[in-house]
Amino acid sequence: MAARRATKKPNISKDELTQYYRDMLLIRRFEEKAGQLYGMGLIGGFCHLYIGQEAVVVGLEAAAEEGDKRVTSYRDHGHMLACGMDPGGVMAELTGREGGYSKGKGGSMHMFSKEKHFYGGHGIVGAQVPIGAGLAFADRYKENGRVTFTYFGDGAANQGQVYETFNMAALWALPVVFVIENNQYAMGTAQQRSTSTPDLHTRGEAFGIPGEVVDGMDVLAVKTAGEKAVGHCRAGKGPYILEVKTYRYRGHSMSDPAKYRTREEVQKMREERDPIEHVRAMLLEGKHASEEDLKAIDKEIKKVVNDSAEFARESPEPALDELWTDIYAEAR
Ligand SMILES: Cc1ncc(C[n+]2csc(CCOP(=O)(O)OP(=O)(O)O)c2C)c(N)n1
Ligand SMILES: [Mg+2]
Repeated sequence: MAARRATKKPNISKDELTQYYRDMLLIRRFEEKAGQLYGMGLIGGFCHLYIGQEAVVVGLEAAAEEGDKRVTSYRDHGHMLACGMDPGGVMAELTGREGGYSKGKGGSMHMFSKEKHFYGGHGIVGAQVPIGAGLAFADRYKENGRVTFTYFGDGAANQGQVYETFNMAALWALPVVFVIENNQYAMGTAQQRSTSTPDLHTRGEAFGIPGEVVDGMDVLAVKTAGEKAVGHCRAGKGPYILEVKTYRYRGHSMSDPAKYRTREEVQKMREERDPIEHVRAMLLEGKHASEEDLKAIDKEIKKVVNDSAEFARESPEPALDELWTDIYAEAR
């Protein structure tokens, strides 16, 4: 099936396609490793994996320019890797170690990188949406041509604060791409059980915000839609909505018993729509890469991920007096 999807000849270079393969594979292998470390008790608390959704963030990062910003929910490991944050720093944060992006005090949902313009990691559903508009407001004020990618889920799309944000973003023509990652579930609730109007890309109509639906299992389709959206924002035309249809293969979080969908449903997606297999087929069919070339890439990515886990395991736990740093209140 993946091979059948690859028959359309895209206008894309071998290097670009290989890069997307590499970037998506890094997220997949990193998440699999995080799942393993969680199982071994090395990661505690919440941990939400991005497996299945890789093409969304890799396609949109391909449409981003230096200085553009991004903000997302708790399902954030893929976003951090895709914008170039260090896998070792992310993994060490997952394991609560000193070498992590938040010195081991934030965990999976609370990491930031000013250098890479990554503004979190937010555990409250929908809370990142007004933050994304705020970031875009700053850029509009400075007239620096930057765009903010504000990611949220299909469940979050029913939050009130999203619509307050849409209103202000449209009113002030803020350069923000609202990316709705529609993976069809909000925890154990399927979209048809929670959502009156399922066409989420039309949710900006009342505010005059254009939107479109995108195949989120096809990295090239995501990139093309991303470029259009970003172009709209950079031209000063205000916000744009992309509803990216995707699917998460794993549970909502590591503690999800997954009783709300069948194994067959997940299996079908994996077999017929996998975003990495899609690009792999394109590389092979287009004779851009041989099986050996791809094996070498797989090996290279595995090493990066294993090294990140090694770094995470060797990094010490934060010292006790770190409890009193990076807090708002006077401690004593
Ligand atoms: C305000 C708020 N309500 C409820 C929760 C509990 N909760 C965490 S994730 C989630 C589902 C969100 O689903 P969706 O927006 O589709 O994102 P996905 O997990 O699918 O990426 C819920 C209800 C929360 N964290 N914050
Ligand atoms: Mg969802």
